[in-house]
Amino acid sequence: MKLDSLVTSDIISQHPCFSDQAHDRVGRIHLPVAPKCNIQCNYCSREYDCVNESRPGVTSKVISSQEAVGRVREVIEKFPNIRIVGIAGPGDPLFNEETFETFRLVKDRFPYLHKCMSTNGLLLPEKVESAKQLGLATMTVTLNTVDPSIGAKIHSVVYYQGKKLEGVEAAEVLLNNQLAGIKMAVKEGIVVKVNTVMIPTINDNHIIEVATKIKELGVYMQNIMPLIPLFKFTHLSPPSPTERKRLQDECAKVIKQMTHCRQCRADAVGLLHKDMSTQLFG
Ligand code: CLF
Ligand code: SF4
Repeated sequence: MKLDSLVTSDIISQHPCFSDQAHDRVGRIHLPVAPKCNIQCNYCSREYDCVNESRPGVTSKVISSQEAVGRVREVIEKFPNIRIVGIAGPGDPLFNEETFETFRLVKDRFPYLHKCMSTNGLLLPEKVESAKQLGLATMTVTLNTVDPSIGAKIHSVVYYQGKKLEGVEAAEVLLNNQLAGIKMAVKEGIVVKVNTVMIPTINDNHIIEVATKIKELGVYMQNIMPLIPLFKFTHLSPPSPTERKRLQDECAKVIKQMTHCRQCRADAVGLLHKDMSTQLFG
């Protein structure tokens, strides 16, 4: 086995989200340092954390990069099984300079911890290199569709390079950057997971095409999350567990599926099934 593949398999085996075996023994800490978002998803109310990677309806208190480092120190003293430091909001990590500052500090003070991030992918092509230089080992990109006409129904606004884009034009820019960014991240050796929100009547019959495309791009696994109907999608029903399972089984023929996601908070701490954030930080 090549050295690169050994390093990659080591990262995966130590990561509670990427490994079925690690999730009940290895913990993660999320640092809620990234409040701003550069897109508007129709299932997201920005009073709360980014629902592309978080439990809907939860609001995390945003902290500074310095506070984040103090929090890591405090938490790893209490929970030595924490190996992953993730930034997953409350907004889009790549759209907040605090994400990079925090990872710089974490790399400096705790070089043995793996760094992880969840993003909508809009800024991935321009930021992936900086993320890699800061030692980012794993990344999640939310990709709900590979068809801009479907994307226009899911994301109503995209703010990009000083412009406010809407409709299919916005969806095209987002999709092109997501696909280019994922390709670049994989090339940089980052292990990529794609989160796909299953939205009945909007993208549920199309997710197999997302699975096929991401497999082609070298993505490691897919996490199909159920829609929680909020904001502009309150009229839609979430998929039933049986419907989601059927889709996961179908997509599993194409790409490995994550089935143990807990839809964490942006300030989650500990094992996936045992979040300690409220006990520790209120
Ligand atoms: Fe956090 Fe996400 Fe990294 Fe995991 S969570 S940034 S990949 S360290 Fe994990 Fe939580 Fe599911 Fe995310 S269970 S919501 S998949
Ligand atoms: Fe909300 Fe996340 Fe979408 Fe931004 S990317 S609008 S925070 S769900």
